[in-house]
Amino acid sequence: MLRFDLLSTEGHARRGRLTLNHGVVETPIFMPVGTYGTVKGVLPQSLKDMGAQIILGNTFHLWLRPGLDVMAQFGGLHRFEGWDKPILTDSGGFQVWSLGGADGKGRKITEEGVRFASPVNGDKLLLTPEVSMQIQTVLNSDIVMQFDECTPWQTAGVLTTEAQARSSMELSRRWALRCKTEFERLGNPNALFGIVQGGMFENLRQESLDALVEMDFPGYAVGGVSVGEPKDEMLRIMAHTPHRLPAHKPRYLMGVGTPEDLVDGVACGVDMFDCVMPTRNARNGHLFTRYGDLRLRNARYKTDERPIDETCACHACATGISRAYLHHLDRCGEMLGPMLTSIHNLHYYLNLMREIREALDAGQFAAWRQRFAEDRARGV
Ligand code: PRF
Ligand code: ZN
Repeated sequence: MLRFDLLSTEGHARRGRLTLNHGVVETPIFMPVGTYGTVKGVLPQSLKDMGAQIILGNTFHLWLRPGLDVMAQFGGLHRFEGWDKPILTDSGGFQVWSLGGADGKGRKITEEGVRFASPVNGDKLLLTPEVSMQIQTVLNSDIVMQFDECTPWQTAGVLTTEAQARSSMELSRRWALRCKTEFERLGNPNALFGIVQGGMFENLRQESLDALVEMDFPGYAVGGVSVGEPKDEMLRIMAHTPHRLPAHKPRYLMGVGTPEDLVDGVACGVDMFDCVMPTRNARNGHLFTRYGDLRLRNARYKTDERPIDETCACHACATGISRAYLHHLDRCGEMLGPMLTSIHNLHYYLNLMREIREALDAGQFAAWRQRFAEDRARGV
C-alpha cells in the first residue's frame, strides 16, 4: 500500500505526504541509513526523538547476516530491529556493485543477475531481480527498491561511454519488469519503486524514465548519481530528471548527499533522500551545523566550551555537551563520541528537512534557501 498526497508546490519543489503500511511520512524527507538493521550507534528511541519518520535497510547485508530464516522467524525487519515506523530497503544491486571494487573484478553481471563471492564466508552467490524481491518480501519493508545496475561514472579511470551507459540502463529496465512481475507474484502488500538510470546522458535518462513510467510504479527513484562525478554533472542530472517524473508519485534521489545537495534536490523536485554522510562523517569528526561544517579533530576545539551548534536542539547540543569534550572523546576513541556526534548530525539533517517543509508550507522556500546559503557560509 502507498498513497502520496501532493500538498503544495513552489517551482519544482514539493511538499507532500506519503502514507505507507507502517505510517505516514511528511515530505521532503531525509531517511537515515541502517544498513545492517541498525543506524550505527543510535538507539531506535533516539531516532524517534529526533523526528526520523522512515529509515533504510539493505537487502544485501541482511541476506548475508542474519539471513532469511531469522528474518522470516521475526516476521520481517520491523520487529527484529525494534522499529515500528516505515522502512525502505535498497535492492542489493548498488551494494554488490560497491563491493566489486573500482575495476569491478569482484563480481560478474549477466542478464540473469549478479554473481559474487560472499564477503562473509566466500560462498558463491547469485543475486537476481527475483531473489531481491523474495528477500525484500521477507523483510516486509514498506518501500521495496527494484534490483538495478548502478552505472559507474568511470571504471579504472576511464569514463563510461554512452554505449556502455545505454546497455547498463537497458539491463536495469529489463530487470525492473522482472522485479514487478515477481513482486506481484509474491503478493507483496508494500510498494515497489522503479529506478531511473542512464549515467550522465540526458537522452538515456529520458528513455529510462519513459519506460519505467509506462510500467506504472507507485514511486520512482533516480539512481546512478553521486558516484564520483564532478558536482556540476550531478547538478545537471538533478536538474534534468526528477521534475519529469509523474507529479503525483513520490521521487527519491538515492545516496545524496551534503546539506547543500539536499536543498538543491528539493528545488529540483525531489521528495526523499538517503545518505550515509551524516552518520559516517560523524564517526570521522566531521560535523554539520547551521553555520557551516566543523572538523572536531582540529586542535582549536581542545578547549572550546561551546556546544557543536548553539541553535541545535539535539541531545548533545541541548544538554550543553562541549566541543572540547567531544574532541577529547574522539582522541581517546571512546564510543560515546560517535554516538553523540551521530545524533547531532542526523538531527541536523532531519531538522534541515523540517525547516524546508515549514518553508514550503508558508510558500517561503526561495527566501529560506537564500538564508540557508548565507548561514552556511558564515562559519562556525
Ligand atoms: N541504485 C541503488 N541504490 C543506490 C544507488 C543506485 O543507483 C545509488 C547511487 N547514488 C545509491 N544507492 N539500487
Ligand atoms: Zn546538535
